[in-house]
Amino acid sequence: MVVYSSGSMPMAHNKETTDGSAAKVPAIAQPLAEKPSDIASNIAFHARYSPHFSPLKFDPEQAYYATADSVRDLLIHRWNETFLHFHKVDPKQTYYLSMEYLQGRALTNAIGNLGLSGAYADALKKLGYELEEIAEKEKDAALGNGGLGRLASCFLDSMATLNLPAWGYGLRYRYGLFKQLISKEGQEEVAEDWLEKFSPWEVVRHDVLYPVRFFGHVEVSPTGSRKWVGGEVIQALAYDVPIPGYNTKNTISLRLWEAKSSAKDFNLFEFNEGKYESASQLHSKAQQICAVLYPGDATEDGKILRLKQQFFLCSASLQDIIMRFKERREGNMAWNWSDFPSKVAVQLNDTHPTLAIPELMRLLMDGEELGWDEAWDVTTRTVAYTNHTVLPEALEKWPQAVMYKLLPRHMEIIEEIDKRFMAMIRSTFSSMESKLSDMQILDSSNPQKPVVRMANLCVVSSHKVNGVAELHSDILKADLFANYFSIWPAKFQNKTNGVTPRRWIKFCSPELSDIITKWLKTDGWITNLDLLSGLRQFADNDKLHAEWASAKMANKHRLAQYVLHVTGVSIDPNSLFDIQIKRIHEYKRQLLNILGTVYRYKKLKEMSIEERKKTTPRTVMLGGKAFATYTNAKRIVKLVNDVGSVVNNDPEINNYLKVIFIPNYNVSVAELLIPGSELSQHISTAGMEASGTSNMKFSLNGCLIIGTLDGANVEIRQEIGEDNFFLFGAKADEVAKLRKDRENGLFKPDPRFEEAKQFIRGGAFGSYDYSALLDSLEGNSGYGRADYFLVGYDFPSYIEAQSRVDEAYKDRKRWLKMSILSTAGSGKFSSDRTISQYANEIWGIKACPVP
Ligand code: F58
Repeated sequence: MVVYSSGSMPMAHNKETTDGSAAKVPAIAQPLAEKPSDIASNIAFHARYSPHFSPLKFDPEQAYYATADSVRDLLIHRWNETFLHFHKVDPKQTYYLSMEYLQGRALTNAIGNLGLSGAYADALKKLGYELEEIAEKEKDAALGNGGLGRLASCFLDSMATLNLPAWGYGLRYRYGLFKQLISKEGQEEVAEDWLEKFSPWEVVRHDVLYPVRFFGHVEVSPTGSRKWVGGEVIQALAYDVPIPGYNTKNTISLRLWEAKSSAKDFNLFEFNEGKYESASQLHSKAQQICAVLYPGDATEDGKILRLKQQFFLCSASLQDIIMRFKERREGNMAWNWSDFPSKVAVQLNDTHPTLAIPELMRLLMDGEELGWDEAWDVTTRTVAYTNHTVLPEALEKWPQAVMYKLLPRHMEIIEEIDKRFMAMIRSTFSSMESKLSDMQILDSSNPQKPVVRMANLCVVSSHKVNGVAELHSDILKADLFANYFSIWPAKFQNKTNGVTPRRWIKFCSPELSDIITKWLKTDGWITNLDLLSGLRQFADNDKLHAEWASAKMANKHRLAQYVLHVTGVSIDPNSLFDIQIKRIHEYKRQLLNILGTVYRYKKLKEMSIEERKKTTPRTVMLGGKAFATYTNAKRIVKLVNDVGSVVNNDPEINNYLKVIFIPNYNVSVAELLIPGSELSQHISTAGMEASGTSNMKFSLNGCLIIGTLDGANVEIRQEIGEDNFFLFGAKADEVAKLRKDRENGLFKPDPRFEEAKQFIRGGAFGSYDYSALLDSLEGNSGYGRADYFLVGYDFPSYIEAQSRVDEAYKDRKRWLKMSILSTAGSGKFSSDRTISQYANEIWGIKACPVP
């Protein structure tokens, strides 16, 4: 134990405690503290000796940073042990490459996984603070966009918890996902500066630095070997974030790359001549790379910047992986590059890190002097690819011209992969020749704009390809990748997504978690979620009902306070809390939700007071961010807000209906909303949502789902039982015909649908002209028209399903039973299950627990 004291013991300048006495906690470094008094001392130590602010201050913000520093001490200890253990055992390791991580806040999660929540709460009390107040000071790390990024973060938690030897690799964006402000105009985006002060969770590794080249050209030596030279070289510097497992010592790393240029790239001479911009050109180019998540890519410069980001992640990560592989083989003369896939698994989180494929080939051939066949064998046995979407617009296609310019050597390699792939098809699967134009990696069908199809490159070069829910994986096999499936059936797998039960119930809903533990007589369900099925036997138990209802009510109260705080609208915790939170997208059909709500409002207006009293009061909450350039999505945000302004201020109705737009939806907001929800909407057009993961979080928290047979809804419904799921809408295999019928003028809209649209067009929600949005639902053909997402077709069955919800909610016993059965049936949707399947069926890695 290090005691930093010169004469008298240093005291933290603690807040006055509520009883008026100043807490006197000695400031003593105790990095491994687990007892509240020792933890308090360690926090006090950090407040004083790891100063980030002026001395003598211990406001909540300073208390947060000192607390985080204290937690970090223990994490670093475990982290080092894990790193050393992996180094010693040298197991096969997985490297998860993802352009996105939606980590959210780390404090509550870290102390929860360390089993120190109570001890930290007590320690902070000694310092005059409540843990919750301090935890709220943390900014969300929002280095992602939506489901794909949050999935990556859930996966890291499960990898650590399952003691798997694994690493996450990503980019350290300065500005992550924008902050959403809501004004009269709708959504406004402002930069979210999670690093404005600093993040206490990252550790810069000054010794982990790799050069990453862009542009330049390929030089061919007299022996025929090729080298990529020239262009600009930016340095990738590692920032590591510790990922503690739950109830284990294992603590793994999320390694985020930051782009830097070195002092020699700064032209002092030019600077002193007053040429400030050209003097620091490379510095500013480096800064651009990790400046923002998804910079606009409408211009060629924008495209180059995005591609630079992707390549930067791939190149730095692979250099690091190869360096570590070689380091562990040092002194061992007998190793061979063909051993690489038995030590390394690389998982591509969608196509964004596809460049890892040609980069691994390049590093092996041009750097390590392997021949093509050997490099190809190593690469294809190493890399696997997860697809997260079938939406054509989200399938990445990079212009070949941009690729040649930025990555000339990689384009050579991609051309060669494509050439050899075609030759293989012609020689081995000659019946597939007519399909070659669809299967080719390089698509030059439009000579004005030849592109590289990244998904095709992934499928051709990976040993496994997986979808993220059964229905989605089936669609990949039957549709998007059908040709590949016919030649390589064993390559295709399904890995239904999952969520971490630690963040998504244990820590965000401690009341409900305690009840579950009490009734199951074990907290084993936190790491073995299938045990939740043991709740089924109590689904009719009145005592459990009372406890369940009271936990739900507490969560609803907490949510109501939050809503009041961020919107100024007071909502009634006795009303049905109905929530839809996700990125705003036409296929996710927030428009269906708000049109249904408008219809409900209109019907309530038409009712007598007596009739209204018989209805089920509802609070409809929607939240989510619209991509900055997605006009229709932004119109939907505005419409929800406009409907809310009218409904919430209508004294005849606002006891029966409220409509809330939750601003700036992010991970920590979800942690408040999900536990307080009773009904949640997962209503995408069937076949379009690959999986969804919030559906799993809601269901786990005893929230009932109204939804279509899409993505993981299908499996959730199977698990929790058809009777506990409010199903509506067209099925995935009907959608194509329905669109065709519409084109042929066979669609007759339901009068209730027409009524809802007409009500909006008539100005019931203000003077904003919503015709541009509503016109997307009209007509039978044309771009951006003809209701591609089938809102009109599904509207009547949606309204009817909502009526079933209203009826079910009136029967408290029935509702509570359904709620308990939702939780009881959620065992399958733990990311521990998903990750175990990846580990066994794709990566071939085994647990490596720190002793
Ligand atoms: C999501 N994809 C799927 N992509 O939409 C969702 O169904 C699934 O549950 C989730 O992945 C996890 O598998 C997703 O979030 C993106 O955000 C893309 C990022 C790059 C631009 C296009 C959207």
